[in-house]
Amino acid sequence: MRTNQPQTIYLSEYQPPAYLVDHVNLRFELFEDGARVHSTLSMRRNPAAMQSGSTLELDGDSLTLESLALNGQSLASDEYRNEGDKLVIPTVPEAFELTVVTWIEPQNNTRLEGLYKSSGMFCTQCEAEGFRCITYYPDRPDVMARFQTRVEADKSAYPVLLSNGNPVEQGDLENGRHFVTWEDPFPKPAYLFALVAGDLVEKRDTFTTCSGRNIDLRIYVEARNARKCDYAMDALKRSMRWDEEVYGREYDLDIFMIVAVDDFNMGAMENKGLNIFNSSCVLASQDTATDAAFQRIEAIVAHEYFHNWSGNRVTCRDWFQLSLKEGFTVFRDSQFSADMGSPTVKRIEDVTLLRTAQFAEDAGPMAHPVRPASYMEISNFYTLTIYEKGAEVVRMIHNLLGAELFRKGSDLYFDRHDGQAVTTDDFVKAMEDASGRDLGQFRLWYEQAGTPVLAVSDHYDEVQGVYRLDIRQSVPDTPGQSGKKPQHIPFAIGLLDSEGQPLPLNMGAEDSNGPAERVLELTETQHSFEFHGLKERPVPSLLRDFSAPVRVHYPWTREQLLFLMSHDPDGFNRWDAGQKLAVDVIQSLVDAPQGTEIEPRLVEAYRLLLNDTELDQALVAKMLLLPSEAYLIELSEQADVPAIHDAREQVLTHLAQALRDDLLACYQRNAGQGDYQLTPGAIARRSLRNTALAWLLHIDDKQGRALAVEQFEQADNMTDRLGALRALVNSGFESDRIRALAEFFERFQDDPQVVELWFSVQASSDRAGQLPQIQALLEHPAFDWKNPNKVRSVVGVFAGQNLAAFHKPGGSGYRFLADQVCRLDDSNPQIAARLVSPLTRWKKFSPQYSSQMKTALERIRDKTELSRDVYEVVHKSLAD
Ligand code: B3K
Ligand code: ZN
Repeated sequence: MRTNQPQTIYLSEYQPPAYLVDHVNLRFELFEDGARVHSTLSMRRNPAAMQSGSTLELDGDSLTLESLALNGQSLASDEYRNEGDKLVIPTVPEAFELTVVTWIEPQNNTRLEGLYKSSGMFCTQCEAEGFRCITYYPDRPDVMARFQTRVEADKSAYPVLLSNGNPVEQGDLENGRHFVTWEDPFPKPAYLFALVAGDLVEKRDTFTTCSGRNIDLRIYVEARNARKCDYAMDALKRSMRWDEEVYGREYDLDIFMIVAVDDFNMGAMENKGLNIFNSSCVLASQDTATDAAFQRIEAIVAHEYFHNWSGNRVTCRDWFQLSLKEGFTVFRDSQFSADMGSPTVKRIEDVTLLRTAQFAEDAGPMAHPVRPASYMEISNFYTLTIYEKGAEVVRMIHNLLGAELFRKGSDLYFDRHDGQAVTTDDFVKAMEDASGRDLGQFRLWYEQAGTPVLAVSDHYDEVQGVYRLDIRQSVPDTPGQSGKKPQHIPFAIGLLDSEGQPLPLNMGAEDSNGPAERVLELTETQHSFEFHGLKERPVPSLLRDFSAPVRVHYPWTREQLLFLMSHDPDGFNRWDAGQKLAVDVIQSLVDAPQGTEIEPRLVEAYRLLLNDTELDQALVAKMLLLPSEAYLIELSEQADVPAIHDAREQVLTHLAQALRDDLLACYQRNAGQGDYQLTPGAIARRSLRNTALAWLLHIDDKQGRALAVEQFEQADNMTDRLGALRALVNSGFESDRIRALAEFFERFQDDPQVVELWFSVQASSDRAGQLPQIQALLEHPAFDWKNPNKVRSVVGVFAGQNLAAFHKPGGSGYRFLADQVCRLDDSNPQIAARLVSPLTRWKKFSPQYSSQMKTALERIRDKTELSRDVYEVVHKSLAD
């Protein structure tokens, strides 16, 4: 904790480590009142070190040093300096063995970084800088060492003792204690270290790799969760096979373990051979997990597994390179999910997140490049920009090179850098070397923050039969960066005739057989492209499949959008045309007088969709969802949230009233589908019927109410039960809402993941989640400030999803959030800093809101003893 300005770390000041660690020998003595950590480091001077001298500096945080010895000789207190977060030994030899003994208190660790306790078990989280909370160490990713770890604990309380690698020895000790020793043959940075000790059951399976090796797979959970591991195990095996087939990557250890932990700051962690997961990202069963949860589990299991190569075997040189492993791995997991289900739907979901949240981040005070140039607290940089925009950057390379050359590039990258800690530039270089393409200008995607804007206009010359697209690129200023250069942007397009048929894209006057789709490569501020031989003015389909993370401004007419909605062969653009039309209709109502007519063609377009049984139902299900309030806010200049909320509600009400019979028919058509399945078709049917139900209850339809009550009571899966609960909670049927919420809690109160759903359904509802009700949820016996999932499901969901309630005039929502941030900052700064996020974009809102949001930020800023995490976010948000 601190009040002074934290130090800023700069990429430009990177220096190789002065000393390397070849081997680490750890011994953990775990007790109820603390843990003793014995560490022996075999170290030597780094031949590549730039500074001279023989001073050793090790990182440490919240440690009690018990003893220190160099080559077996105890160091006297004047032979080293303990400077709080650094242990300095002024003189060390070229090569030496350092033995450090520290005492730590996992049972009091509420930051959930380093070694801590969750539901009675010991577990770790070391990325990014948690290992220094365990022992003194050069805690930076470019120091890679081989680890041997012996874990000792009481045998009856902690029968399972795990660490990275393979178990090599185990046995009993005095006083009912026992030990297991683990050895990890692969050198790794300390952030990939993991330890678990607990009373856990294991689910076992095996996987035979492409070269015929048998891998022992284990998922460790508390006994009550034993029946909820099957899906994660299946996803793991599919991930392992997929990585072999698509990237040629085989698993390397003999054992792969996953452990489920209830108290966890993020989703999961890719520790070598011992992934640790937030319970909500691994445990699932038909009756307790929604379709969305199953899909998230599949994606996260794959993501963490894929890190074994993209992250662990080849790791980051420093934390500025974080997207090297995260952007690439998100790209890999999105390819995997696309292959497992519907590629169009997966693309729609990814782009929705990107455009709603990452674009907002990139336009706000925390905007930073995919490879940031500086930070105060690295935990604040596990952002949508690093992950999602980073994945889009890799996707663009994939699209520019094509699948085959991209694979050649990834093979070269893994081969060339196996066992090394490298940079994003090394990644791009491997792609260049394998493909022969020059990605020089493309590298700006890593250096420049901000979402590029493409202003597109068109012109049709009837006489010549030539259609011209004029495209102007600009990259907006972001904090610390202005006057940016144009970037290399792949811009995929197609043209349609008035029948909806694709037209050949002939770019020369003599061409006649051009392709139906082209990727235009934009590299200059201004481009013009001409298409010849066109007998009529075509309808353009721009940025197909969202070929680059940019904003496109083109003066769409509603006719064009309606046309693309039903004709574009690009599924993504078909969906996007519908979104654009709905956005246009909603926006036009925001400032319109009461009683303004709602575009009748929107109603007819939705009617067609609701009755379309030919089109891929997964796409139909996505097309029926109106753009979210968050996206509408992101698109507006100065958001008046209650006005946006009202306009969206008005459209929803109008659609539901006009389409009532179609909604009932759609509901019936998609009801009662037999056994629960997780196929894209079955997921689409559940989505369709729950959307129909939600719309019917939005207008308090009596028949809809009866269907919702019946579905709530009889559902054989959580997607349908929760869909019905959500519909009832958001309806005007107050007694049904109260009864359903009570029944749901009664039934699932012992299941933390379902209780989180119960909290979030209320916290996200403008009917059940007004501030007094949110405050009541915080007092509920099932709420727990120490559990990040609970905090997110109430406070995070209220401020991030219940936007009309959060932005209620008067600023009560903002003050509430500020108070919760201050409260959490003392116990868990990482979670506190993340919760600040909705306030950071205060400049985006109309003045009566922004001034109060700013006041709330100042309230946090003025708290005494602010963590480095919250300090950085709040001060950057308030900077001019
Ligand atoms: N690498 C971890 C994230 C660690 C976050 C530390 N604050 C999960 C992942 O991206 O796979
Ligand atoms: Zn990751």
